[in-house]
Amino acid sequence: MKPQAVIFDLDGVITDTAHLHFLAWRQVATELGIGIDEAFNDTLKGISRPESLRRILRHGGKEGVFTQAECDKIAARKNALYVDSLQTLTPNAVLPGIRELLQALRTERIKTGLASVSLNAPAILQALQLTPWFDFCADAAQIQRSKPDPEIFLAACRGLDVNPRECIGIEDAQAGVEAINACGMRSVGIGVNLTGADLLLPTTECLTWSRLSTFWQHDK
Ligand code: B16
Ligand code: MG
Repeated sequence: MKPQAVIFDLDGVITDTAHLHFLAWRQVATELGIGIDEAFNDTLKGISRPESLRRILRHGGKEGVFTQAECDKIAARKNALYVDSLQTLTPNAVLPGIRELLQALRTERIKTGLASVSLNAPAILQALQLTPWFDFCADAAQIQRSKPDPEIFLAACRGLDVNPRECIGIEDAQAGVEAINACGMRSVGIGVNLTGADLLLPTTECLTWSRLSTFWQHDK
Protein backbone atom coordinates (compact mmCIF):
# COMPACT_ATOMS: atom_id res chain seq x y z
CA MET A 1 0.00 0.00 0.00
CA LYS A 2 1.16 3.48 -0.91
CA PRO A 3 -0.17 6.96 -0.10
CA GLN A 4 -2.09 8.66 -2.95
CA ALA A 5 -0.06 11.84 -2.53
CA VAL A 6 2.64 13.54 -0.52
CA ILE A 7 1.94 17.22 0.17
CA PHE A 8 4.83 19.50 1.10
CA ASP A 9 5.10 22.73 3.01
CA LEU A 10 7.59 25.06 1.30
CA ASP A 11 9.40 27.24 3.80
CA GLY A 12 11.50 25.00 6.07
CA VAL A 13 10.83 21.78 4.15
CA ILE A 14 11.84 22.45 0.54
CA THR A 15 14.07 25.45 1.21
CA ASP A 16 14.92 27.59 4.19
CA THR A 17 13.48 31.02 3.56
CA ALA A 18 12.59 31.55 7.25
CA HIS A 19 15.80 33.52 7.77
CA LEU A 20 15.00 35.80 4.82
CA HIS A 21 11.47 36.38 6.22
CA PHE A 22 13.13 37.20 9.56
CA LEU A 23 15.57 39.75 8.12
CA ALA A 24 12.76 41.55 6.25
CA TRP A 25 10.38 41.55 9.25
CA ARG A 26 13.18 42.66 11.60
CA GLN A 27 13.99 45.66 9.41
CA VAL A 28 10.32 46.70 9.22
CA ALA A 29 9.76 46.07 12.94
CA THR A 30 12.86 48.13 13.86
CA GLU A 31 11.47 51.01 11.80
CA LEU A 32 8.29 50.76 13.93
CA GLY A 33 10.33 50.70 17.16
CA ILE A 34 9.69 46.99 17.80
CA GLY A 35 12.43 44.43 18.49
CA ILE A 36 12.06 40.83 17.28
CA ASP A 37 14.50 37.92 17.52
CA GLU A 38 14.84 34.53 15.78
CA ALA A 39 12.89 32.78 18.56
CA PHE A 40 9.92 35.10 18.00
CA ASN A 41 10.30 34.59 14.24
CA ASP A 42 9.83 30.83 14.79
CA THR A 43 6.28 31.56 15.95
CA LEU A 44 5.53 33.16 12.54
CA LYS A 45 6.33 30.01 10.54
CA GLY A 46 3.37 29.01 8.41
CA ILE A 47 1.50 32.20 9.41
CA SER A 48 0.26 34.50 6.62
CA ARG A 49 1.76 37.94 6.01
CA PRO A 50 -1.14 40.03 7.47
CA GLU A 51 -1.43 37.75 10.52
CA SER A 52 2.37 37.88 11.02
CA LEU A 53 2.19 41.69 11.08
CA ARG A 54 -0.67 41.56 13.61
CA ARG A 55 1.45 39.31 15.86
CA ILE A 56 4.50 41.59 15.56
CA LEU A 57 2.44 44.67 16.47
CA ARG A 58 0.93 42.81 19.44
CA HIS A 59 4.44 41.69 20.49
CA GLY A 60 5.55 45.35 20.41
CA GLY A 61 2.48 46.62 22.26
CA LYS A 62 1.26 48.47 19.15
CA GLU A 63 -1.89 46.53 18.39
CA GLY A 64 -4.61 48.87 17.05
CA VAL A 65 -2.16 51.77 16.54
CA PHE A 66 -2.25 51.60 12.71
CA THR A 67 -5.17 51.82 10.27
CA GLN A 68 -5.81 48.95 7.84
CA ALA A 69 -4.34 51.05 5.01
CA GLU A 70 -1.18 51.66 7.05
CA CYS A 71 -0.91 47.94 7.88
CA ASP A 72 -1.23 47.10 4.18
CA LYS A 73 1.59 49.53 3.43
CA ILE A 74 3.83 48.04 6.15
CA ALA A 75 3.15 44.50 4.89
CA ALA A 76 3.91 45.59 1.32
CA ARG A 77 7.21 47.11 2.45
CA LYS A 78 8.16 43.86 4.21
CA ASN A 79 7.29 41.92 1.08
CA ALA A 80 9.39 44.20 -1.14
CA LEU A 81 12.41 43.61 1.13
CA TYR A 82 11.73 39.86 1.19
CA VAL A 83 11.24 39.57 -2.58
CA ASP A 84 14.47 41.49 -3.10
CA SER A 85 16.33 39.00 -0.88
CA LEU A 86 14.89 36.08 -2.91
CA GLN A 87 17.29 37.07 -5.70
CA THR A 88 19.93 35.14 -3.76
CA LEU A 89 17.91 31.92 -4.15
CA THR A 90 19.33 29.33 -6.58
CA PRO A 91 18.73 25.58 -7.10
CA ASN A 92 21.52 25.05 -4.54
CA ALA A 93 19.12 26.26 -1.83
CA VAL A 94 16.92 23.13 -2.08
CA LEU A 95 17.26 21.36 1.28
CA PRO A 96 19.14 18.02 1.39
CA GLY A 97 17.15 14.96 0.34
CA ILE A 98 14.22 16.85 -1.24
CA ARG A 99 15.19 16.41 -4.90
CA GLU A 100 15.82 12.70 -4.34
CA LEU A 101 12.46 12.30 -2.60
CA LEU A 102 10.59 14.07 -5.44
CA GLN A 103 12.36 11.81 -7.92
CA ALA A 104 11.44 8.68 -5.93
CA LEU A 105 7.78 9.75 -5.63
CA ARG A 106 7.60 10.19 -9.39
CA THR A 107 9.09 6.73 -9.92
CA GLU A 108 6.49 5.33 -7.49
CA ARG A 109 3.71 7.26 -9.30
CA ILE A 110 2.70 9.05 -6.12
CA LYS A 111 1.26 12.52 -6.66
CA THR A 112 3.06 15.56 -5.21
CA GLY A 113 1.44 18.76 -3.94
CA LEU A 114 2.46 22.05 -2.36
CA ALA A 115 0.61 23.61 0.58
CA SER A 116 2.36 26.90 1.29
CA VAL A 117 0.55 30.02 2.53
CA SER A 118 3.26 32.13 0.88
CA LEU A 119 2.03 34.28 -2.01
CA ASN A 120 5.63 34.09 -3.25
CA ALA A 121 5.61 30.27 -3.48
CA PRO A 122 5.37 30.05 -7.31
CA ALA A 123 8.37 32.40 -7.72
CA ILE A 124 10.38 30.45 -5.13
CA LEU A 125 9.70 27.08 -6.83
CA GLN A 126 10.71 28.68 -10.11
CA ALA A 127 14.00 30.00 -8.65
CA LEU A 128 14.74 26.53 -7.23
CA GLN A 129 13.84 24.98 -10.64
CA LEU A 130 11.36 22.66 -8.91
CA THR A 131 8.09 23.74 -10.57
CA PRO A 132 7.82 20.69 -12.88
CA TRP A 133 8.10 18.34 -9.90
CA PHE A 134 4.73 19.32 -8.43
CA ASP A 135 1.42 17.99 -9.76
CA PHE A 136 -0.53 20.75 -7.98
CA CYS A 137 0.30 23.83 -5.92
CA ALA A 138 -2.50 25.23 -3.78
CA ASP A 139 -3.03 28.94 -4.43
CA ALA A 140 -2.37 30.90 -1.22
CA ALA A 141 -4.36 33.84 -2.65
CA GLN A 142 -7.55 31.74 -2.51
CA ILE A 143 -7.07 30.82 1.16
CA GLN A 144 -9.04 32.65 3.87
CA ARG A 145 -7.37 31.17 6.94
CA SER A 146 -3.70 30.61 7.85
CA LYS A 147 -2.34 27.36 9.26
CA PRO A 148 -3.21 25.76 11.76
CA ASP A 149 -6.49 25.83 9.83
CA PRO A 150 -6.42 22.87 7.39
CA GLU A 151 -7.74 24.97 4.47
CA ILE A 152 -4.50 25.08 2.43
CA PHE A 153 -3.89 21.31 2.78
CA LEU A 154 -7.51 20.56 1.86
CA ALA A 155 -7.15 22.81 -1.21
CA ALA A 156 -4.05 20.83 -2.24
CA CYS A 157 -5.94 17.52 -1.80
CA ARG A 158 -8.84 18.85 -3.89
CA GLY A 159 -6.49 20.01 -6.64
CA LEU A 160 -4.79 16.62 -6.70
CA ASP A 161 -8.15 14.83 -6.52
CA VAL A 162 -7.06 12.69 -3.55
CA ASN A 163 -8.58 11.72 -0.21
CA PRO A 164 -6.76 13.49 2.69
CA ARG A 165 -6.86 10.22 4.68
CA GLU A 166 -4.74 8.62 1.97
CA CYS A 167 -2.06 11.32 2.01
CA ILE A 168 1.08 12.33 3.87
CA GLY A 169 1.74 15.98 4.75
CA ILE A 170 5.22 17.28 5.59
CA GLU A 171 5.74 20.36 7.76
CA ASP A 172 8.41 22.11 9.83
CA ALA A 173 6.04 24.41 11.75
CA GLN A 174 3.81 23.58 14.71
CA ALA A 175 0.90 25.39 13.05
CA GLY A 176 1.50 23.29 9.93
CA VAL A 177 1.54 19.93 11.76
CA GLU A 178 -1.75 20.92 13.40
CA ALA A 179 -3.21 21.83 9.97
CA ILE A 180 -2.22 18.41 8.56
CA ASN A 181 -3.67 16.55 11.54
CA ALA A 182 -6.89 18.57 11.36
CA CYS A 183 -7.67 17.33 7.86
CA GLY A 184 -7.04 13.67 8.64
CA MET A 185 -3.77 13.32 6.73
CA ARG A 186 -0.77 11.56 8.24
CA SER A 187 1.72 14.16 9.47
CA VAL A 188 5.49 14.14 9.16
CA GLY A 189 7.27 16.85 11.16
CA ILE A 190 10.75 18.09 10.34
CA GLY A 191 12.64 19.41 13.37
CA VAL A 192 12.99 18.68 17.06
CA ASN A 193 10.61 21.08 18.77
CA LEU A 194 7.34 19.85 17.26
CA THR A 195 4.54 18.05 19.04
CA GLY A 196 1.75 15.93 17.60
CA ALA A 197 3.44 14.75 14.38
CA ASP A 198 2.77 11.09 13.50
CA LEU A 199 6.42 10.82 12.46
CA LEU A 200 9.12 13.24 13.58
CA LEU A 201 12.40 13.45 11.63
CA PRO A 202 15.23 15.78 12.70
CA THR A 203 16.17 17.02 9.19
CA THR A 204 15.11 16.68 5.55
CA GLU A 205 18.11 14.39 5.00
CA CYS A 206 16.13 11.68 6.83
CA LEU A 207 13.13 12.26 4.56
CA THR A 208 13.61 9.34 2.16
CA TRP A 209 10.93 7.39 0.28
CA SER A 210 12.10 4.26 2.11
CA ARG A 211 11.43 5.95 5.50
CA LEU A 212 8.03 7.30 4.39
CA SER A 213 7.02 3.97 2.92
CA THR A 214 7.84 2.11 6.16
CA PHE A 215 5.93 4.74 8.14
CA TRP A 216 2.90 4.43 5.84
CA GLN A 217 2.77 0.65 6.01
CA HIS A 218 3.46 0.17 9.70
CA ASP A 219 2.02 3.20 11.47
CA LYS A 220 -1.15 3.71 9.48
P1 B16 B 1 4.52 35.57 2.05
P2 B16 B 1 4.96 28.20 4.36
C1 B16 B 1 4.89 30.78 5.07
O1 B16 B 1 5.30 29.78 4.18
C2 B16 B 1 6.04 31.21 5.95
O2 B16 B 1 6.41 30.15 6.82
C3 B16 B 1 5.63 32.40 6.79
O3 B16 B 1 6.70 32.81 7.60
C4 B16 B 1 5.18 33.54 5.87
O4 B16 B 1 4.75 34.66 6.61
C5 B16 B 1 4.05 33.02 4.98
O5 B16 B 1 4.49 31.89 4.25
C6 B16 B 1 3.55 34.06 4.00
O6 B16 B 1 4.55 34.35 3.07
O7 B16 B 1 4.73 36.82 2.85
O8 B16 B 1 5.66 35.26 1.11
O9 B16 B 1 3.17 35.53 1.36
O10 B16 B 1 5.70 27.76 5.59
O11 B16 B 1 3.46 28.04 4.44
O12 B16 B 1 5.55 27.63 3.09
MG1 MG C 1 7.18 25.91 6.86
